[in-house]
Amino acid sequence: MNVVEMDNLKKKLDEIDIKLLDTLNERAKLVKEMIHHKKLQGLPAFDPVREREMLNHIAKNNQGPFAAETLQHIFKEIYKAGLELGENDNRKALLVSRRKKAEDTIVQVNKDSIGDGKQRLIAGPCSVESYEQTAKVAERLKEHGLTLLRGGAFKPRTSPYDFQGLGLDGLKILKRIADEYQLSVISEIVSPNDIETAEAYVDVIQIGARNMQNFELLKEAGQSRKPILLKRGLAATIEEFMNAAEYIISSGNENIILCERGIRTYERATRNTLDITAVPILKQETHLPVFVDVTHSTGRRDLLQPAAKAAMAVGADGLMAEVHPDPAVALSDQAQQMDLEQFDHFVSILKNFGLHTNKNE
Ligand SMILES: [Mn+2]
Repeated sequence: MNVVEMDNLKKKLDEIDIKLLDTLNERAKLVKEMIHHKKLQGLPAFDPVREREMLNHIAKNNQGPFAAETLQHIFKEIYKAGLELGENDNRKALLVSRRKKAEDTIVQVNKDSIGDGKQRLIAGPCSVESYEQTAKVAERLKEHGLTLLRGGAFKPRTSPYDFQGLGLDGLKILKRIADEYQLSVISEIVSPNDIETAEAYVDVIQIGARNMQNFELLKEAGQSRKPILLKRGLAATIEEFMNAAEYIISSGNENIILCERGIRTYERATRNTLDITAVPILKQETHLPVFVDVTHSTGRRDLLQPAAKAAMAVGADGLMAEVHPDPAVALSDQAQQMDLEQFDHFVSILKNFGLHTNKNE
């Protein structure tokens, strides 16, 4: 075979490759259309019976020189790539995703533009136990130039015998303190029926880790005019977390703050394992602000500061931490709440690290 003949063969191969390419993409378009219609009908994209028929069809029509098994392997890869096409589409469609909206969402909480690049701190007691207890913390926040106070009124506790919170009375205390100290208040709501009530008392409604997939609660939060702080479930993947936020945004509320709070792993040295890379991943994948709850992720007072620094270093929009005037007698989370002195130290260290307060504006 001379050089010219060889070149001709190469050219023919190139032509066939282009035909294969066009055919593969033509096939992909049909697959996408099929998956789209299957989804509309609520049918799964993958149909194993149909795929078996297709593979048999390939083997039956094969005239060589490839062995039927080799071709079935190649076609199996083509089918798989086709299904993945459908998955990507699904993600592309999420309203919380960057693909849908490139610019950062800024959640306005009174004067705070959360997600504007400044790193903020939400702090306060695990539970609102009394006016006096919460006011002591509010006063300290105010002294530091902090504006975001948290406090639990409805407490979803692991044991039904643990303190369940003051309920509506707790929300009323928060409202009173918000007015007296000009703070924005954040509190968890656990029942869809309480969302509307809560709007009168709090500035941000929190949906806790244990309720991340409480879909009725998420839908109700989506109807609310208040911003929602959504915590990641303790065994939720990032994709599940994003889909939980999707329930809120698709019901009409775009003001969502995501909060990584640690996930359950085999590690027992910490209460949960802080998934620090979730922060940059969520920042890349979604347009929503991302916070890190250092109290519940670590469950250890001695780790609050390093965990907070790590969260700030990876680009979190803010932190959440628990502080109590006397943690030893706290009705919940005794082991990890800071006392006021520890809190002072925590804030001063983080201010040097770039934490935003009213005082360094
Ligand atoms: Mn707590």
